[in-house]
Order: sequence, then structure tokens, then C-alpha cells
Amino acid sequence: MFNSNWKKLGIVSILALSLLVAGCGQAEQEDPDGGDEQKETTANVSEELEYTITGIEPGAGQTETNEKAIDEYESLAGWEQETSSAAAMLTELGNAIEKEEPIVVAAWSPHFMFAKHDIKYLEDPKGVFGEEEQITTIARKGLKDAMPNAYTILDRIHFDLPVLEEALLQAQQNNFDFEKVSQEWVDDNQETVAEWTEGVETVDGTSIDLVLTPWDAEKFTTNVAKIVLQQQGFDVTLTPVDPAVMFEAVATGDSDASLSPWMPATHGKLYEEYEGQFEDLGENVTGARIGLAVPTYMDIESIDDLEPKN
Ligand code: PBE
Repeated sequence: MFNSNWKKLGIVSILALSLLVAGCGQAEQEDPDGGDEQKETTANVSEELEYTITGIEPGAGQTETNEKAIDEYESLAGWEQETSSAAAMLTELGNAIEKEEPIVVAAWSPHFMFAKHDIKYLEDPKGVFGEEEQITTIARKGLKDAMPNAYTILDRIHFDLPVLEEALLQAQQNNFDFEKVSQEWVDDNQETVAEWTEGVETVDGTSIDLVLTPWDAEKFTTNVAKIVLQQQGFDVTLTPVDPAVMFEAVATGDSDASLSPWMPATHGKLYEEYEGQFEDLGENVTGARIGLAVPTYMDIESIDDLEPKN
């Protein structure tokens, strides 16, 4: 099932690529002298955008990172970030692309937005958004002694980036039914699950609570963790929260663990705030990334190519 979808995606990408190539050729003919012209176009684009970044949830780690970028980049002086939700951002992105209008969005990967739309990250020469992010597993202090079996499994859970990307695409094609997509993944990957649970004794209905943030990658990985722990006899509750509450809940012991922290850039500040009050079990996904992104038809490559408002 995954295979055929990837093939379809391949065909779509090839089509998109040829359209893009055709589009570029035309642009070059109409605008042969680059330079000043490009600068003027960029200023117009920033103005057309009303110097606004289309952001996501106010409580997202990235919302704070976007504000940091606005503070640090001269090119973003006077810009504002419009916050609402990831879903609203995706709708606005889709609408802009349909009309071939400019838009700058808060973007992160893995996420299906990069498979669905032709968008590109803007270069971040100041490194505000960091380079590679790791999605990390944290546990409350004492979980290792209280629930060694759950602890061992949580410690072992890891997804390769392409696996997660495939799953997120599946979720998008299945109405974001993460329970279903996670169950199918577990059914199809019993060998991996067997590695995670090897030598771990089953329990009889021990309750465990996992906190998760409201974004797709975490919904998938946490639902997989839930199913695997259930298979081992645990009674698993998933509690969706904001990043700040996630750290607080694990630090105070209200929740047992989380697979949702993004490190080091996205949730680094929260991590530091609660450091020492939780246990870090290491990455469950590597190669994640956050940043600002634009549709590929926009003629800019870097955050520095935007223009300040004045
Ligand atoms: N995100 C996706 C989250 C973490 C996962 C980048 C939107 C955030 O900003 O907190």
C-alpha cells in the first residue's frame, strides 16, 4: 500500500517539476536583467504580504522561534506573525498556492505539507531555527523503577524519518485517523515492534499516561507507543496538551512520559526550564527541521531576501 502511494507521489512530483521548469523558462525570458528588478519584486512581495508571517498555534515552540527571527533579522524589522492553528495555516497556504500568491509560513518537517505542496525552506543564515531537530522521549523521574517494562519500551521506540514521512502521508489520505494509521503500521511492522518489546515482561492492566502535543508526527508516534504498550498489557491514556504543559506534566509526575519534545531549537527553552526534573531517554526521530517556508514560485531563497517594513 505504501509503495503504490509513493509511486503516485513520484509521478506528481515529476509533473510538478516539469511545470516548474516550464515556469522558470518563461520568467527568465520576461525578466532577463535580474538585479535591481529582483530587489523591487522582493519589496513588492513583502508589502503584498503585509509584512506578515502566517504562523500556527500561539503555544507552539516555533511561534516563539518565529518571534526570535523577527527580532534578529533586519529584513524582518516591523514584520508580524499571525497565529491561529496549524490547520488554518495549511488552509491559507493551500489558498495562496491556488492563486499563485506569495505567502511566508511557519513550516516544519516531517510533515505532509512538503509532499502536498511545492514549497521550500528559506535559508536561515543567522541559524535562528537551528539545523537538525530531534524528536525526543522524556519520562518522569522514577518511571524506570515504577514501570521498568514501559520504560524499556519507551526507551527503544525510534522511527526512521522516511517511515514517519510515509505514515504522515497515509494519515493525510485517511482523514487524519491516527488510531487507524498507527494500528496499520503496528500490524505491518511486527518485527520492529518485537525488537522494542524483546525480553520485556507483560503486565496486567498497569495504567500509564502519555502527554502529546497537537501535531501530526507526535500523534502518530504516540499512538504507536500506545498500541505497543497496550499489547504488553498496559492501560494507556493519551493526554493532548501544549508544549509548556507537556514539560510541566512530566516534571511534576502528573504524566508518565512524552514522545513530543522537539530539540534543541523548538522546545529548548522549556527543556532548560524543567531540566533535572525529568529524564531524557534520547531521540525517537532524527532529521526533523523547523523554519520559514514559501511556495517554490516565489523568487526568494533566504530570510535575508525579505524587506523590512518602514
Ligand atoms: N511544531 C511541530 C511544534 C513541535 C512539532 C514545530 C509545530 C512546535 O512548534 O512546538
